Amino acid sequence: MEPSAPNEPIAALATPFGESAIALIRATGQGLEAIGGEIFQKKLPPRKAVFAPYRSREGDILDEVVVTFFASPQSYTGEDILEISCHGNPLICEKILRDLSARGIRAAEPGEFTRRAFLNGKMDLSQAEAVIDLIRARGDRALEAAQHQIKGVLGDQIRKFVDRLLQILAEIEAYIDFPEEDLPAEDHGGPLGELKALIDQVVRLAATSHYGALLREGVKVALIGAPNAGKSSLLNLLLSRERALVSDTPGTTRDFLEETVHLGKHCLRILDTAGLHLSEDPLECAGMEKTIEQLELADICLWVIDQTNPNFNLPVKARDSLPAKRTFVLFNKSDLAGASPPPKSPEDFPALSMSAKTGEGLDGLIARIDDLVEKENPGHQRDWIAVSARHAEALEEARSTLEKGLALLRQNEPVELAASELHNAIDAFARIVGKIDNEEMLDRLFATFCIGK
Ligand SMILES: Nc1nc2c(ncn2[C@@H]2O[C@H](COP(=O)(O)OP(=O)(O)O)[C@@H](O)[C@H]2O)c(=O)[nH]1
Ligand SMILES: [Mg+2]
Repeated sequence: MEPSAPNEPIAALATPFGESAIALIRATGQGLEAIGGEIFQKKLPPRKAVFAPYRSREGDILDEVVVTFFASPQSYTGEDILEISCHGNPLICEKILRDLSARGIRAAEPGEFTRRAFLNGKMDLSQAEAVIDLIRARGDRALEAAQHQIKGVLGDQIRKFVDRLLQILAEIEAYIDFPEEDLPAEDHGGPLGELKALIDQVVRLAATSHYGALLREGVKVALIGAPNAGKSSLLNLLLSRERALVSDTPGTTRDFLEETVHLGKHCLRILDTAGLHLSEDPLECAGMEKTIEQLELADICLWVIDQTNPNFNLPVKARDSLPAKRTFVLFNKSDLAGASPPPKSPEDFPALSMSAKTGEGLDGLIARIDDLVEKENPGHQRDWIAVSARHAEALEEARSTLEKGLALLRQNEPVELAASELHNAIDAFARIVGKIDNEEMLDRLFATFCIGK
């Protein structure tokens, strides 16, 4: 991002571009109270919606709008903000944005409002990141996690870690002046025991990143099985539309298809793959290789088997790639099976009977997927946290330096050495909530945002 004056006024359309009932244009920065006064030819009271004509610099009325002025520091960004709700016509939006630009307000970059909020101390970095998580959340659990994080739950947890660490540091630093005295043993309460307990907590928090990834990226569900088992029919059923070609000619799906859908409490990324069987055809073999690659990346595997004509044969490589504990067998075509019970499940994978044609058994399948994913949920208590990959990386660094510090203390090395490791851990924690002195890192972080947020 171009270096700019810290509170230079910026503006953007905050609602999607296109025809709509209302569009919202937002501006933040220094001097907006005066600019608002010029546009609307009156003093705007803070936090009051005012219905007024928007007058351009040339004196033309561009639209009748509702404007709300937020006075610094009581605003999203901590700066003066003007929120202009106009009619949702892209031409009106363009004219207003052009007029704002003529008044010296430049176009905002993606995420620049939230970046300002962070830089002006309105939220810590983990809260700023949660804003985009909240906008992107495509599942009940992802939404919950983002709502907790936006409240600052993660930041509070990190600050607690830092407080405890500072206490431990104070305790061990007291020994610097008494090198002949030993620190109390780890199981005698003292700072070593506390440090060990802190490390355990950090490890537990970092471990939530797996669930965090499932929430942020979606749960990858691979449909595999022999040709004609009904994989593509199942994809269409899950999506409630005809996405994949369904045919009774085996080998129709040669490449793989991926589609995202919100089912149950999570967002699922469903993958329809080329049928797996023993084949010599080079095109089919290439398709199967791709399926096997995808299997290795999948969070859940659904092995679809036609229960009226069960085929348990999979190429050895595919069978070996099926993740234990994360594979279900789906005995499909229950509508054709009549009263005969489904066959025995291969390799003791949990099995379900269903019909991709009638939808029978679908609710059961979705509940099973939810249950399996929920096992990763870090806690069912209030305000649970599922950290992101960026947080996990910082936590891992904190853990590793804390471990080093603990090892030094156990070996009775000079306390200063351990203390220096603990200070490094504080820096790693600080990266989660803010204190990023690297502009590029902030650019990358906020570049994933929408414009106007
Ligand atoms: N009766 C019945 N037919 C099904 C069911 N699922 C799939 N089929 C049919 O089985 C054939 C193969 O289905 P398809 O989804 O293309 O299988 P794929 O090769 O595994 O992707 C098609 O003729 C489907 O209409 C089912 O649950 N019941
Ligand atoms: Mg298919």
